[in-house]
Amino acid sequence: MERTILVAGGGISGVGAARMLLETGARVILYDSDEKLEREALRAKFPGPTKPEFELGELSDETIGRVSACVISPGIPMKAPFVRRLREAGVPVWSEIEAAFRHAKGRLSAITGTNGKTTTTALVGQILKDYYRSSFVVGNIGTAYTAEALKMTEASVTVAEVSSFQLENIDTFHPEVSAILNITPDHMDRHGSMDEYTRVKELVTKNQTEQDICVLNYEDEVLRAFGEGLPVQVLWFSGKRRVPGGVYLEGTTIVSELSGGREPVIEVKELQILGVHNYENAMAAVAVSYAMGVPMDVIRKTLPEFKPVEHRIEFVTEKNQVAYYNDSKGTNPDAAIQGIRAMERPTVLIAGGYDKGSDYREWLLACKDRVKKLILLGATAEKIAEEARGLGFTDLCVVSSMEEAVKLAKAEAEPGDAVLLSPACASWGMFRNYEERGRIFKELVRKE
Ligand code: UMA
Repeated sequence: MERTILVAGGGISGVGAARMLLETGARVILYDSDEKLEREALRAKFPGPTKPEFELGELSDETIGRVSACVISPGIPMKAPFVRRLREAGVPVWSEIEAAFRHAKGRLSAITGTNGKTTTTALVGQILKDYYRSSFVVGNIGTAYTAEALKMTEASVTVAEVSSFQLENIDTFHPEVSAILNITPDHMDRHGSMDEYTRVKELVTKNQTEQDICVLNYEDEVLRAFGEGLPVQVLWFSGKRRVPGGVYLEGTTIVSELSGGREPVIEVKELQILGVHNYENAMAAVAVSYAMGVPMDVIRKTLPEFKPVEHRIEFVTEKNQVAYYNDSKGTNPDAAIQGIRAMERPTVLIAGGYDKGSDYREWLLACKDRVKKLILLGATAEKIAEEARGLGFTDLCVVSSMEEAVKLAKAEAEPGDAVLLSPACASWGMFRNYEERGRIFKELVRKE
């Protein structure tokens, strides 16, 4: 009998999951809580002969009674009332990556962590592409895993960037190589506590055994303790010390002991990605790619060719001797700390956005010596302004749009300064996503 599956969320994940499930012969109801979504625009995303049913607004009891499982988009919190109702009715709720994994083929590596996962995933993706004939890069990076799963064969290799939201509802999801880059506070509004957020991130290893590999950052205290008790082969990387059998930074050289002896991989000045956090990403990528079977000479060739990911401390332009950087992907204080630390000039900083309940103190302290003017926007603007004043910031200003922010930054920056967009907050509420925020910033910067 055909099964009816509820796919919740009409965005990238939901559309990917619905298409995949339809292709496997399931009946699909695509549900979105937003009743204002255009049904026709949603329908147009299903050009094939079979289409899902659509349901918008409140989820009906009748639908709940009809479905055997729900595939949920990562942006939907478990506390959403309709999710509770599904659970009470005994309907299993799976994350979109779980649904994809059940249909995917070939070998899988999965990368998570608070920061650096997009860069590391993209770098691993490029290395895999340079060696294997069939490779895929999926997940939080922007392409739904479900959108690619059915294209895979037994010979395919995949790297998935997985967020805590995606790991929340996995069951059988099982990468043969996993990596957790770091764990610092993020998404506290969704996960409630650091313990819960850590627990969810660590789920990436849930189904791994001693046959599998987990790549971990030795310099992250939480991960060091986690790795020591893990029943999986652990490969450590470190920016600070030699880790036997792992990958580490020795002076300005990335060194690998993955194949036994000590083997220099690359001088960091040959990399196009800047900053210690990026050297860590490169080291993690070396370990993951090697564990996925790529020879070191291929890895060594790809590393210097890899360009920084858009929106991550991305150089935009230099105008009137002012350098402009787009770090729209600095969506939490910790990522934004890396953004500000990468600045070598007095900086006019544009920050603020959606309120995830983050703590801004550490980030503001990191900003103190480098930021000459703080321009704030979004829901968190007043909250950050208050905390900043308490820490002795005097030159700060709250604006109501990105246009106003860029205009003011251009007026304030002097030759030799930098202007940095690194919000420490998500974009939601003012923009569709951080990509849109970054692109709008870049357009405004380039405009005369
Ligand atoms: N929706 C509901 N009910 C709710 C909440 C949302 O129906 O209670 C609906 C919305 O109306 C909307 C849809 O869900 O139509 C959006 O789903 P989504 O928020 O899960 O977004 P997608 O478009 O499916 O994109 C998701 C990821 N988004 C989030 O996790 C918020 C994308 O990561 C990812 O690239 C994509 O799947 C493909 O895998 C973005 C992100 O911001 C980059 N990630 C966070 C981060 O990196 O910090 C975790």
